[in-house]
Amino acid sequence: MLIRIRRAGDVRESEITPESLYLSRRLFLAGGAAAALGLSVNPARAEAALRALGPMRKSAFSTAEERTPYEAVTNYNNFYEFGLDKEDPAAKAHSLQPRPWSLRIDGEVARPQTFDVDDLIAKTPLEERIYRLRCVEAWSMVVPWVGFPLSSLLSRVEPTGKAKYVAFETLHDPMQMPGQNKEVLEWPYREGLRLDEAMHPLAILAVGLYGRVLPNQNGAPIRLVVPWKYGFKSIKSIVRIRLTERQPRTAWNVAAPDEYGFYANVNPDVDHPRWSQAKERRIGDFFRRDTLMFNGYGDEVAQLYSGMNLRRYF
Ligand SMILES: Nc1nc2c(c(=O)[nH]1)N[C@H]1C(S)=C(S)[C@@H](COP(=O)(O)O)O[C@H]1N2
Ligand SMILES: [Mo]
Repeated sequence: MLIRIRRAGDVRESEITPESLYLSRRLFLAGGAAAALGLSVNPARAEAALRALGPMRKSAFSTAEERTPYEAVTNYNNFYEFGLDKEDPAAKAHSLQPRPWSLRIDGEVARPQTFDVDDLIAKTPLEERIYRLRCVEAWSMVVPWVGFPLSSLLSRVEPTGKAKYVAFETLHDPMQMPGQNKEVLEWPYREGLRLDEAMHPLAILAVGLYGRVLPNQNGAPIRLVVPWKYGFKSIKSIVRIRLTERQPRTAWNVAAPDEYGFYANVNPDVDHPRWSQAKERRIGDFFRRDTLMFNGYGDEVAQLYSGMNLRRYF
């Protein structure tokens, strides 16, 4: 994501720098900085977290495309709660404490509930699903997510007949998320889906990637992944899900309604007002490739939008 207040030069630099070069430079810097500060992952905790994920099934929904390396997936991030630059989340998200963590689900449901995230993980069959993530800034990644269908959780709370939308909220705690001290977005970060989109089997809640527990910078302990929509819909570090009758407000739509619509379906024919969405650069590639309608998931999701004008509902 980019917001208006950024200088045009920032956009241009990310457009012309091959991410592979950019990344190797950032990784070198990030590794050095972490070592200098004496930060390292506690091996016992990391192992416990790995075991916590347990066995997982490979999903038939996966793409067979080459995966983006783990180092790239975890060092080139958007997570404005930790700063606006791609390397900020990996460098700064250690202040987030993803456990213990509760997730509240309420609103238009028959059985509102509060789940402990580890309890949820222990009781839900996990799957590995290799999905593309396509950012509005025209880069993309292929990530082996570990998660479960959002629909399985929504069914457990029994949406009422009035529920038409699903609203999501990130944690709001400036102590853990220092970026929330700056008014770059309306906090907490919010996102939303129409209920039928949320119930689609491709929409998942991810709790890990590459077989490991989700790193903080990728939205620990639980985040949304909606592979046919631009990355900003995939809200991180979720504490609350609310079913609603009306279309909920979303952080990016509130910040810049002419640039970021509620639907945000990947669409090469509808440009962002300040740049084209027709092509993308897969992280690690040098050449750009054509962007596919619905990020390549058209066969599965196009019927959700039949009869809708996708220029108007962008
Ligand atoms: N809470 C929160 N969620 C967020 C964001 C954010 O700034 N805050 N950025 C979004 C954007 S723009 C993208 S592209 C993806 C990036 O996910 P990744 O860093 O795991 O690749 O997270 C999305 N979820
Ligand atoms: Mo994004």
